[in-house]
Amino acid sequence: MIWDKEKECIEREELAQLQLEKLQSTIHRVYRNVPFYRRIFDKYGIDPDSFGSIEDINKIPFTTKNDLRENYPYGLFAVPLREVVRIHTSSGTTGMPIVVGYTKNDLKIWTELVARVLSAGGITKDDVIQIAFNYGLFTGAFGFHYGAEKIGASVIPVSIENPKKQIKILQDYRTTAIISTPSYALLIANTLIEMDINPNSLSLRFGLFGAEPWSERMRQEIEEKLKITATDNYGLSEIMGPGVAGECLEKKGLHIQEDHFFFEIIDPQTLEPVKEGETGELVITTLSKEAFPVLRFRTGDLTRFLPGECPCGRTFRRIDRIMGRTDDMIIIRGMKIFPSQIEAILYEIEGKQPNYQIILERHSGADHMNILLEMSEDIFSDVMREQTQLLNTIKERIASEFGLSVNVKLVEKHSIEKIGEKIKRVIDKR
Ligand code: DLL
Repeated sequence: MIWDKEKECIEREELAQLQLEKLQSTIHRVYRNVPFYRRIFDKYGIDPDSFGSIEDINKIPFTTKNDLRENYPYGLFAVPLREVVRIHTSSGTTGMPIVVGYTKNDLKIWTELVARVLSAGGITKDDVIQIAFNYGLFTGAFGFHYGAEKIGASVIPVSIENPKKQIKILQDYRTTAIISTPSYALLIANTLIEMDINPNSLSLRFGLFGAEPWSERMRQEIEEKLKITATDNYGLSEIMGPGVAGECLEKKGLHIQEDHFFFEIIDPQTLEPVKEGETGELVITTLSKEAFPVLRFRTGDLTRFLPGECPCGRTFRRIDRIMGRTDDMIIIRGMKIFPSQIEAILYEIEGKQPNYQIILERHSGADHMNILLEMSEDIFSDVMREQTQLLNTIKERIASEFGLSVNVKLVEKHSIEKIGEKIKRVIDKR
């Protein structure tokens, strides 16, 4: 296996110096080029030259998803658009995506970091890699694609397809590694069982999975059903995409790429750092990004730093698998949707504030979203045809906006259970 020992096994002291130097230049860059950050620095009287140690980062206020959304589309870019060579997006809270840009150099570093996590997950140039993420504005497919090509592996850019087609390609092209969301891998595994295909007849050895939460139990199920070694990969578009952190074959937490990002874990209520090893919200500062640098971005993801060194020899610290979110973002089949986005569609169609509940379920590895919508005087209609039409309109709108097919069911008025005065908007039964 090839990996970048010089960078990934860097001494902690040397790393701290590298991080400080990169932080200083990032701060100068954003102060010069991003009015949003310049305003914050001026408002809080922060001198861009006053960062003498990495701990000084505490002076900078956090950046939130809302800050990014309010600067839609290009407000936070630190370079002119002509220097941007790629654009991706991430879901915002109210239907407006967050637009992120990459310079040529950003793409080079992204590719390098993904190559690292692929190597850590067992991939070499001899592998045939099936990428089963959607190619598009989502960072998953393109991120892994370039990293895998850099390693020299043979890349099959399948995208999301019917699982039977994935299986035919797995068989015919002798795929050795698959990259997807864990839930999609499980769907493929269950389809394999339904088709009565022996997984040992495939050439598959490794799976790199991410973009949504999964458990140790689910890892075991995927590994057993596909006869592979499965590793967890974490990333987010606001920071880069995949390649921010990934497991090595020890499978004991995800190594964070500390030479390009600075990681903190805070208590989401007090916003103070948590005690060593405690769970909190992951906060990330980019140290090398040119087009879309962000300072102290609150990811909304809950995790903790794992203690001790990893037997693999990499000196980068590890985080535990992501345990949840601080907000109500729904992750389904790798897609990120906020209840407020669904609510906006229901509101628009119904013309008034809807009473609704979203129920998430998993059947044979496939995730489903069911929306319960309470009838009101306006939509209470004995005419079956009108009700069916309403439900179809909702389904079509959600399908066209998110590429997701959902079930929508009308339920009696006041039948959705309330906790106190409030309806629990999302019930996740997966
Ligand atoms: O999901 C990037 C990615 C693609 C990572 C492919 C890994 C593999 P976004 O669509 O912007 O980017 O979503 C980012 O997804 O804040 C987490 O909440 C969640 N997430 C990503 N990876 C994991 C993981 C990509 N391994 C958001 N476990 C993040 C749990 C994950 N949640």
